[in-house]
Formats: sequence, C-alpha cells, structure tokens
Amino acid sequence: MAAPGLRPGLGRLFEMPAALGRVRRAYSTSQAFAEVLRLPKKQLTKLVFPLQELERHLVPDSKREFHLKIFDPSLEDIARAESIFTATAQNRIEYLSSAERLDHAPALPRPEVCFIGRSNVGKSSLIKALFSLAPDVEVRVSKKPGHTKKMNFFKVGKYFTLVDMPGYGYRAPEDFVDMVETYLKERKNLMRTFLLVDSVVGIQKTDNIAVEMCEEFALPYVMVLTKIDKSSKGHLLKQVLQIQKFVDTKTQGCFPQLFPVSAVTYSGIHLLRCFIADITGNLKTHGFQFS
Ligand SMILES: Nc1nc2c(ncn2[C@@H]2O[C@H](COP(=O)(O)OP(=O)(O)O)[C@@H](O)[C@H]2O)c(=O)[nH]1
Ligand SMILES: [Mg+2]
Repeated sequence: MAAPGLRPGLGRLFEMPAALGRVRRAYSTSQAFAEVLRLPKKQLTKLVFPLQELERHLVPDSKREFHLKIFDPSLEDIARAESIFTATAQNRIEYLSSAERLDHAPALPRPEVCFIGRSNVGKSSLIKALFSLAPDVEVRVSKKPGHTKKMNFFKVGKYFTLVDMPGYGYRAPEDFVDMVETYLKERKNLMRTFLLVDSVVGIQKTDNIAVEMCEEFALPYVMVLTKIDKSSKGHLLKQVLQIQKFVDTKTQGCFPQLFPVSAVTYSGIHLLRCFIADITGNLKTHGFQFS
C-alpha cells in the first residue's frame, strides 16, 4: 500500500524495490537521478515535486487551487528526461551561438524553448542548473545585471534547442522589446516560452511586459518561480497562491500549473527537465500527453 497522501506513482515505487532497479537499469546514464531515488520519500517529494510538498500545508478548501495533476509524470518519465539532459559522446549538449537579431539566429530544425525574465530573476542560474548533467556547457553569466544583450542558443543532442533571452527591467537594452518581440512572434519552431518570476517578490510591473507580450501573440507559456529556497514556507505559499490566482484569472495562454524551482537546492529542476522533454515531443511514449 502506498503511504497515506502519497501520490500513487510515488507510492508504488517505494513499495517495490524492483521497480527502482528497473528505473536504474533502463536509464543508467543518469546516476545522479538514481541517487535522488534513494532519498527518503519526504526529501524526494520536496526535491522532485516542490509544489506537491507545499500543497500539504494548505487547508483542504484551497487545495484545488493548485493544479498539480496537469503535468504529473511518473518517476520513470523523469528518469527518461534526465538521460536527455545528460551529456555523452552520443548526446552532445553545447552552446551553439548568440544572436542580436532574429535574422542572425541559427536556422535550426528542432523544437525550441526559450527562457525570459527580469534581470536578476535567476535565469542564468536556472539554465546552469538544468544543464548540470552537462558540466562542459558554458552558460554565460554577465556580472552586471541587464548586460546579456544577446539571445544564446544551446543544443540539447538531437532533441531540442534552448534559448536564453536577454533580461528585461533594470538597464535592459533599449531594443530589448524589439528583439524579444520579433523572436517570440516569428520564431517558427518555438514550442514554449518559460517566463521566470522571482518567488520572493512575486510578479513585478516589468514582468507584466513579458506576460502581455505572450498573451498578445497567443503564445503558450509557462511560469517558473525561481529562488524558492530563499523564503520561509509560509511566505512561499502566500506568493505561490497569489501567482496561481494571477495565472487563473488574468491569463489565457499560460500553462495553469506553476513550476517552482531553486538553482541552489535543485528543487523542481528534475520536474522542469521532464516538462521540457515532454513538450518538445521527446518523451516518446508520453509525448504531449500532459501539455
Ligand atoms: N538563493 C538563491 N539565489 C539564486 C537562485 N537563482 C539565482 N540566485 C541568485 O540571484 C542572483 C541573480 O541570478 P542570475 O542567475 O545571475 O540572474 P539573471 O540575471 O536572471 O541571469 C545571483 O546572485 C544568484 O546567485 C536560487 O535559486 N536561489
Ligand atoms: Mg543572466
């Protein structure tokens, strides 16, 4: 029997050491995830499903406000996604090029995802965390905020391209809106835009620029809440509920489930990798199942 309150998939895994063995054998490239699977269940939930961990602290009435089950992969799915994000000789993960204008962007046939957000929201740190299984990838981190003026393209094997967009807000380049707007509007293979919001301070005025852009172009986008390790559980819950309400009432194109992450503790990183693998059509058996 699964422990009370434990999601069925997770419960099954803890019940059956054999299932654990299967995950490890099938995805032997991802040793790091095999270690995650050995964690006590409370720690595992906190690391892999941070929203679910937060949900435990809600009164039953407000529980339905969290849309937890929309993207609800099994640990096997997550393990599969981990192998997509693991650099090997056969799976090259690398920085490709930078571009200041869309017509300088590399012509790439693969599905693409992009990351946008205010300067200092934690974009470079998040991309580094997503690429932690490919330690040779160089994610350029500009020391001064607002100085990443280019779009940086990263290739993830034969699977997809990830684009780091310039930050907006404080000292953003004058032509930021032009550059990002053109990219968002015209990039044909763009599958999903990840809009980063700082979970400590919530949605800021400048974040609305990006929200409005995504809404205006009817883009499918996803809100990622960064730096969740920085707040107390109470503060984080309050922010997450507020942002969830914003998404539910003020947006059309935003994916209803939020993705809280920490680039420091790696909480939420595995789930986000799995989501990216899924929406780019790379979780073969479950492609586009959730999203
Ligand atoms: N505690 C904590 N700090 C973070 C996290 N992500 C980023 N930071 C810090 O926030 C600051 C801005 O991060 P950075 O990734 O450069 O933001 P960017 O301007 O959006 O690329 C840096 O001091 C990071 O160390 C996180 O998940 N947790
Ligand atoms: Mg940066």
